[in-house]
Amino acid sequence: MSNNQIFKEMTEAIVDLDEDKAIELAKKAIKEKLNLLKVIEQGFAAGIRKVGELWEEGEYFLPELMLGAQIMQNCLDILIPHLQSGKDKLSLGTVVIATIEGDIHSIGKTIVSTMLRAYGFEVYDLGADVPAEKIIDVAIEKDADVIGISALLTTTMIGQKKIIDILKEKKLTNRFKVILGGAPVTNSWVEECDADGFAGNAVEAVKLVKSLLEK
Ligand code: B12
Repeated sequence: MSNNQIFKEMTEAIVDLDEDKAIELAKKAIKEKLNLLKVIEQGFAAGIRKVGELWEEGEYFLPELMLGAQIMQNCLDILIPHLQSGKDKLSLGTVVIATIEGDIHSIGKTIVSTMLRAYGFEVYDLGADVPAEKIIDVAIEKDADVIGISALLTTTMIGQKKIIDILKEKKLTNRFKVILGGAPVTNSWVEECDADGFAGNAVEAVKLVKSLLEK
């Protein structure tokens, strides 16, 4: 079976909310040593995005959206330990990452933190629905180089700006690079917040962090 075919099956398993099939495909990807980043992005994540579209179109309802997300998370739980293994453990820098307060979307942020870890960064993933003050406290405590903030809701994006505003107030802007992410984030939002950058997917996020730390 070609890789594209297996990615398509992964997408379909999520869209069909077929947990057994999705888990079977995740295990198969590990056994066949497929590129697990592609498996996650082009296979399973494509599926959860499609579920989101079906929800918007009124074809799926909230329970189906939640089930799709749960299946996606179960697949990530299987894949992530394998993505991390065997990689260089040398730390290229420290990143504190979280989804902002009021927002429980965690899938994309978890993929980004996993990728950063796999590429050799030390990552503190604080989870979802995390207050701005807590993110900053941990960044100070861990002497982070980068703070990454995810927001998937237009109503919670303002929390990304709040982090930078607090850093300005505390005169800490020179100490950390702040990067933003999440589907609604745009370049103009990054400029409005005075952030150091944003990335639309996990691969871009790794490139962004590397380039910011080279500066
Ligand atoms: C799955 C999902 C859920 C799941 C989340 C499960 C979980 N554990 O994460 C559940 C069912 C719980 C959920 C709940 C809700 N959801 Co929802 N959800 C989605 C959905 C379908 C997919 C999100 C996702 O996981 N995408 C896959 C990942 C891989 O992509 P990603 O998140 O974009 O992440 C990538 C990039 O953005 C980037 N990235 C992400 N974070 C970061 C961080 C940094 C630092 C960087 C650099 C990069 C980066 O890299 C990631 C990897 O490639 C989206 C639709 C969509 N198209 O986004 C709606 C969506 C985000 N949800 C939406 C809504 C409205 C809700 C609810 C309010 C629904 C409700 N009525 O209760 C609640 C929110 C409650 C809350 N307080 O947070 C809306 C938001 C609309 C808006 N404009 O604000 C969306 C857009 C759907 C829609 N079109 O209406 N949701």
